[in-house]
Amino acid sequence: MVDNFDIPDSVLQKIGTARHVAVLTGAGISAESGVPTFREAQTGLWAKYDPQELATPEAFQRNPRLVWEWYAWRRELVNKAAPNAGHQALVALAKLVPQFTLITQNVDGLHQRAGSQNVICLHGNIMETKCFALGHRITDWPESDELPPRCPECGSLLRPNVVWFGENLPADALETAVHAARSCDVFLSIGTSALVHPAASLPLLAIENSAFLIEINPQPTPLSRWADVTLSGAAGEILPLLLARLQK
Ligand code: BV8
Repeated sequence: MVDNFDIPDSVLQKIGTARHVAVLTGAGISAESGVPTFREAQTGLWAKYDPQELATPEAFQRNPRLVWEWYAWRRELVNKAAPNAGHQALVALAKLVPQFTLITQNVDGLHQRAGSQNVICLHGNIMETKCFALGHRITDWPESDELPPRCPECGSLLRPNVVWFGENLPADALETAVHAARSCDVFLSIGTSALVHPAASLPLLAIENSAFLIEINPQPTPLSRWADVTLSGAAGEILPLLLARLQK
């Protein structure tokens, strides 16, 4: 527990007087919900696969069943998970500031399940499915022992509605995220290794516009050198503490 953790006065002052707070989260904020982060070693039969290799259209075309089953395994983990105190603290933070933008790289939908509104999902949602050829959004499909199942509209293979490496992000989500990064006065980067672009460029856009940059992460990242303040620790512990100080 980090209850003796010292939240610098600069953080309280900057957030307490902010007009617009923007937040970018990564897989680390879901770690305390039991959802493995994207780059930590996978377990079981998936241990021998590199997520960055599997999360590509090439992997899906090479071995659609393998990629479909990897996502089915991850959906199971997400279904068993619940939002944690970090997700809930961001719901509370949104109510404290005049303007709040929550941008996530996560595909687990836990921010939405915690009650966050208007979440900008840069990389899609693992609980949603579309077809590979034409992007038909499909919510249910006839039982079949063929995996992946086929699109009832066009017959192409179904895939998760997530952004794979080499695929473009949803233009509207990215545009909204860039605009928020450019117009906020405080930017929080929480639980991300800051390696994946274009998400990783958002905090840099914010500091280009003189925003105050706060990073919350147990490990240093390529972003740490740019942060005005780095709070080193778990989001599920630091965020509730931050909210308790702000709500005093
Ligand atoms: C694109 C969905 C046009 C699928 C994902 C510019 C420079 C370099 C490369 C590129 C570039 N522009 C484009 C690229 C190529 C590529 C890229 O970024 N490659 C990098 C990796 C070299 N980007 C793309 O392909 C993007 N598309 O730009 O299209 C284009 C295309 C090609 C070439 C040019 C332009 C698409 C990127 C989206 C990929 N899809 N996910 C799926 O989930 O299966 S990304 C994947 O990584 C996840 O979504 C994840 O969210 C994301 C980022 O990872 P993190 O969230 O940061 O998770 P990670 O495990 O890495 O880190 C967790 C962190 O949490 C750690 O720091 C850990 O310390 C911390 N932590 C742990 N516990 C806690 C904690 N923190 C707080 N509390 C805790 N308790």
